[in-house]
Amino acid sequence: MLDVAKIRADFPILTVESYPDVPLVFLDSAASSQKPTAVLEAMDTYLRTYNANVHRGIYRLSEDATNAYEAARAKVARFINAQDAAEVIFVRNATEGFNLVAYSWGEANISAGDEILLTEMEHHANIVPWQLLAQRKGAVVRYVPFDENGVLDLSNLAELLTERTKIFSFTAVSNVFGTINPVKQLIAAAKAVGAMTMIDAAQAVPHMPIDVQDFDCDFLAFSGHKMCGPTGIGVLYGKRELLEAMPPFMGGGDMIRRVTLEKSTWNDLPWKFEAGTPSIAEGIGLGATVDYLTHVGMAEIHAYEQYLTHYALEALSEVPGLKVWGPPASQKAGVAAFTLEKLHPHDIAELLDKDGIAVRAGHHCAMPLHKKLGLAATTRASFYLYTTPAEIDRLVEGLHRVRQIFRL
Ligand code: 7TS
Repeated sequence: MLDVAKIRADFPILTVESYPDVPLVFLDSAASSQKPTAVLEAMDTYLRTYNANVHRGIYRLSEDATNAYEAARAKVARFINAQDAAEVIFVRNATEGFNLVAYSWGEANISAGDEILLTEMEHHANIVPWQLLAQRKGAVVRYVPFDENGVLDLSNLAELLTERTKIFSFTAVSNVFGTINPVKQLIAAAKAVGAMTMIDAAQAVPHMPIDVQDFDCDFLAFSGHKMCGPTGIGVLYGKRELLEAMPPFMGGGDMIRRVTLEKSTWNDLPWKFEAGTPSIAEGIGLGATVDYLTHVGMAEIHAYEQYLTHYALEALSEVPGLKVWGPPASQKAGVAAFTLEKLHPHDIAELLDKDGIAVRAGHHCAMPLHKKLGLAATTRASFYLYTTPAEIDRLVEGLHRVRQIFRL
């Protein structure tokens, strides 16, 4: 089991001094996680001692910056077991990863009448770029439904996933239900009909070991800021031969080999997809993030979060009138989106905030999911390696107080 007290000491924001009045209970890591000192220091050291642009200078400072930035890419490649660092494209966030593929791969490979398969539990980042592509091309977007437990209903998969399907893009872990989807089974089904696959790993890479070669997915995207890393940096993984064949997404500096007034040629991977000055401090910070998570151990983090999720669902079941949406703890990552009778989720979140408890209320960028449940919004508590059972107890106490205030 993780030594959570030791881990918490790595996160300055979680120290009592930062919130002297009511100790912070941060239960919104699915939106964005907290950052350990090692990450803050890696960024700070770059900015203070070797700040310079990358891939440009002949001078030492720029070489140091380039080396640290490219070392971070190699660390990320190892972390997700990519064959080659060239398969790791640094983007701003998972959202940009989807947009990149929907443009670059999509423009070249999708035609009128083709089908793009998603699921009903996707975050908007894995819906809207495909809808835009479908509109441009006259393609059709279809969705695998989920059942009353928030689990994908695969009974009609053979009708949805056919030789017309050009790409099947789905989340490994739902950001609302917490459902852990059967990624390898779905990839195998897509391959059987010749469809490409893209995995939304925004809620998976931070919480469990992920191996892109074991998945054998074509593309996979995630964000640094949900895995204890900085904002402004994310990753698009793609198989090398696919990325080689794809045209650039954005044009500008760094992504070219040669520019004349008539035409341009492209840089090698991964830089072909990285136009302009990148997020250098953030990239270096992401390298430190990967070191940190690797040191703690992804399998250990996953096991601890499973324990927390069981604990949380048990504890929340003691609040009368509260319903947690999604599957039982055994099929779930550390996310509990709930409703409490007819109370407005924003009212719940506001009252919890008075007790120092930070949860998210809203549709969590998954409006189609909420619409299917007949809900406008839910309140969501989400957990990470620094969450304690005592914090979950505080949430439950807070919810009892909410019930009292509303005289339920
Ligand atoms: N995919 C999933 C499954 C997500 O949960 C999110 C962010 C994204 C993609 C997009 O990530 P971004 O970094 O590009 O914005 N999810 C959430 C959330 O649940 N609450 O706030 C952001």
